[in-house]
Amino acid sequence: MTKTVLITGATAGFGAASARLFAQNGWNVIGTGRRADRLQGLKDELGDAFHPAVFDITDEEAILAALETLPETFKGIDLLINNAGLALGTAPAPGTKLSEWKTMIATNVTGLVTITHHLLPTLIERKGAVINIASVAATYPYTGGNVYGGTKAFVRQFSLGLRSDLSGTGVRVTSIEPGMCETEFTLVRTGGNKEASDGLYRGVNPLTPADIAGTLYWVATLPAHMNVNALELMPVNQSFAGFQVFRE
Ligand code: NDP
Ligand code: 8X3
Repeated sequence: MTKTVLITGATAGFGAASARLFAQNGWNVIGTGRRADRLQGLKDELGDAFHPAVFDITDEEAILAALETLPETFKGIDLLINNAGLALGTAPAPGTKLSEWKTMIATNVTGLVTITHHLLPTLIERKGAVINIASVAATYPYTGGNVYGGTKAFVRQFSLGLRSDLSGTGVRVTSIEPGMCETEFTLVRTGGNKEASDGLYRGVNPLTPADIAGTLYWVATLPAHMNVNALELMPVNQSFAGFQVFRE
């Protein structure tokens, strides 16, 4: 039977690559995001396998309206990929905007738990799965990571807690924690600074959206008795550094 995946944030990066990969492998794909033109582009490319659902993940009414008006063939959601998210700003805490902190929390935390809560009954009924996109920033703090890292630590711990709560239901839950991957992420983070974005990835040979899509597809298609709890991945050229020490 055809399976259905709902991927939040399918207009770019990991989400768009995953929409393509799942559709190419015979899944029905619901792709979400605010940019309707991008979702229409995927619809043109992927045809009947793709349903565009345009909404802002921070708007609960819009989420509900989109879920209630799903075409019949897309109603039975087997897999929720909570991917929509963003970082805003690279400054240490005193130089940040509170509004940007609130947007990160509204998107990466409140939006993610809202859509998850609304889809839980369907996912339980279908013994489905949830894959949440956290980040290496969930585990490793870095200067300027402040609230972004905090939101991703929430995503990681929420995933593990959800898995615990869903014991006995057959629903699988996974936290995927990537390091540097070249997408629109750094453009968004820097307010559209292409030079900064290009500079960050230059010479790194970073992860690609296709790498992440392949990982998500692998997790989603493991035998039903296997659960990947959490999976951290980085490009070979990214690793760990020491603590910073301020000397007076
Ligand atoms: P992109 O900026 O390329 O894509 C982000 C996606 O999130 C877009 O589709 C965007 O859609 C969507 N999105 C953002 N805000 C909202 C909103 N308010 N409502 C609906 N959709 C929203 O970044 P990535 O593909 O890199 O990021 C995907 C996820 O991966 C994020 O959660 C990010 O934190 C995480 N991540 C990224 C890493 C990286 O190095 N790139 C590493 C680790 C984790 P639209 O703007 O159309 O609404
Ligand atoms: C994005 C990866 O290292 O820029 O989640 O925080 S990082």
